[in-house]
Amino acid sequence: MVVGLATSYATAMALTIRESPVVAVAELIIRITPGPVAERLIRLVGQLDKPLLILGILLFVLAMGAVAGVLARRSVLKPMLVWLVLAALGGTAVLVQPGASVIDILPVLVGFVTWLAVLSALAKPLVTERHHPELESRERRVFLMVAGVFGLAAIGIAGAGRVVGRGRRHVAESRRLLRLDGVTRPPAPANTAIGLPGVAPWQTPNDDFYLIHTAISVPAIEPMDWTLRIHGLVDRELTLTFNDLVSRQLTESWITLNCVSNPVGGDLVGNAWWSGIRIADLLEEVGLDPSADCILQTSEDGWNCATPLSTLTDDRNALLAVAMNGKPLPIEHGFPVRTIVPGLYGYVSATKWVVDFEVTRFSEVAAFWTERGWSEQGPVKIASRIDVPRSGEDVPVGDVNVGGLAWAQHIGIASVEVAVDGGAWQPAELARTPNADTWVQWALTVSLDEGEHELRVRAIDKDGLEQTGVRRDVVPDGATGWHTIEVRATQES
Ligand SMILES: Nc1nc2c(c(=O)[nH]1)N[C@H]1C(S)=C(S)[C@@H](COP(=O)(O)O)O[C@H]1N2
Ligand SMILES: [Mo]
Repeated sequence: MVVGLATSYATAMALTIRESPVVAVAELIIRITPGPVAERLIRLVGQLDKPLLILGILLFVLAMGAVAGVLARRSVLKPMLVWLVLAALGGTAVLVQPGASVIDILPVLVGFVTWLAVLSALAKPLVTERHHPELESRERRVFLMVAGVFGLAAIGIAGAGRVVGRGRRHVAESRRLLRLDGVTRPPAPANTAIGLPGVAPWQTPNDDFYLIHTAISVPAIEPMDWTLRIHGLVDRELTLTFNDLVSRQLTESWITLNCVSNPVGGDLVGNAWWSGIRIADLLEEVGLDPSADCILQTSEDGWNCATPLSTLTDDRNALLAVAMNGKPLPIEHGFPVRTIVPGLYGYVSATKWVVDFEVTRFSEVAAFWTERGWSEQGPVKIASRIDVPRSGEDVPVGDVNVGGLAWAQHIGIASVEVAVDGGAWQPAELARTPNADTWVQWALTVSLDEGEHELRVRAIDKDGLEQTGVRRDVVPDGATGWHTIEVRATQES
C-alpha cells in the first residue's frame, strides 16, 4: 500500500502541477461535507483540520491495505477489488477537480499497478508455503525484510518525485505571485447575455476553458527564464525577455478560441478576455523580408505551427498573450506567453509556451498538424450550435425556448435561424458582442405539438454567407453542417 501511495505521489509531483490523489480526495471530502458539519469539526480541531483529514485518509487507506493483505491469503481477486475501489475513489476525486484533464488520472493508474505488482510479489511465497509450518517463520522473516526494502524504496521514490517536481511547483508559485501592470479584468459586457439558462456563458471561466495539447507533462517555464526569439526572413533579429515583452504597450480584447477538431455542436471553443502585446508591432520592429509569407511558431515542448503573416500584420489583434480573463495565463493554457490570433483555429495559430518565431515561407516548413493530414490554412468556419434544449430531452407542448451560440470570427454574425422539422427558417434574437471576434448568444421561442421534433440551427455572417448544411468531418480544416437535435414534446413535462 505504501509503495503504491509513493509511486502515485511521485508521478503526480513529477508529471503534473497538481497535488497527489490523496490531496484530491481530501479536497473532494471538504467540498461535499455539509457546511454545519464542517464548521463543528473545524471548531473542534482548528487549524489542524486539513492535516488531520489527510492523516485520516492515509490511515484509512493503510487499513484497506491490511484488509487487502489478509484477503490475499485466500484469493487473488478479492484484494484486487479493494485496490480497484480505492483507485476508483482516487480517480473520481482527481477528475472532479476544477480544470482537471485526463493526464491527471495517471498517478492513480501508476499507484494501482504498483499495488497489484507489489502485493503479488510479497504474498506469493507466503501463499505457497502455507502448508509447511516449519518453513513459516523463515518465510515470515523473508517477507518482513522484503517488505522493509520495498518500504525504503517507497520513501526514495516519493522523495525523488518531490525533487523532480519542485521546479513545476515553483513555476506555479511564480505565477501566483506575478503582477502584470495594466492587465484589467472587466466583467462581460451586460448585453452579451441572452438570458436563457442552459446556454454556455458568453465568457468562459479559465477553469472551464477547453484544453488541447500534445504534451503529456506541460512545460513549466519561469517567466524570468522565458525568451522569444524572432528570426529568419527579418532585417533585425530580436530576442525578447518576459520583462521586455510586458514593458511594451498592452492590448486587451475579447476573443473566441476555436479548435479545428470541434465537431458540429461541440464544445471545443471558448471565449475569454485576453491581454497581450500586438504581434504586428513586434514584426514592424524586426522588419519583414517581402518574400516571407508565414511564421513558424515553436513551443517550448517542441510543438509547432505555421501562421500566415497576413493574419499577424493586419488590423486584427493577433497577440502574444500573457493573461487570460485578467489573470496570468494558467500553466496548462501556455504560461507565461502564448499566441492568440482571432479568426484562426488553434492548431495553426494559438501556440502555448511559445519560445520561437521563425519568419519564413509556407513552402519551406512542415508543422505538427499539417504533417498529419490537416490543412495548411485554418480560418475558423462560420458555426452555430443549440445548447438549450439538450438533444433527447423532453419538453412541454407549446412554447419552447431554444438558444445557443454562433460565431463567424472577424466578420461577425448577422443572423441566426432555427427550423423545426425541416420547416421554414425562423429568425432568432441575438445578444450583442463587443467585436466580431467573439461568439454571440442567441435565443428564440418555437411552438411544438405533442410528439418527436427535430430542431436545427444555421447562422449567416455579416458578409451574407449562409452556413452550409453539407456535413463534413473535422479533418482536414474544420467541420461543417447544421447542428440538429431531437426533442419530444409531452403534455406532462
Ligand atoms: N504547445 C502547444 N500549443 C498548442 C497546442 C499544442 O498541442 N501544443 N494545441 C493547439 C490547439 S490544436 C488548440 S485548439 C489550442 C487550444 O488552446 P487551449 O488548450 O488553451 O484551449 O492550442 C494550440 N496550441
Ligand atoms: Mo485544436
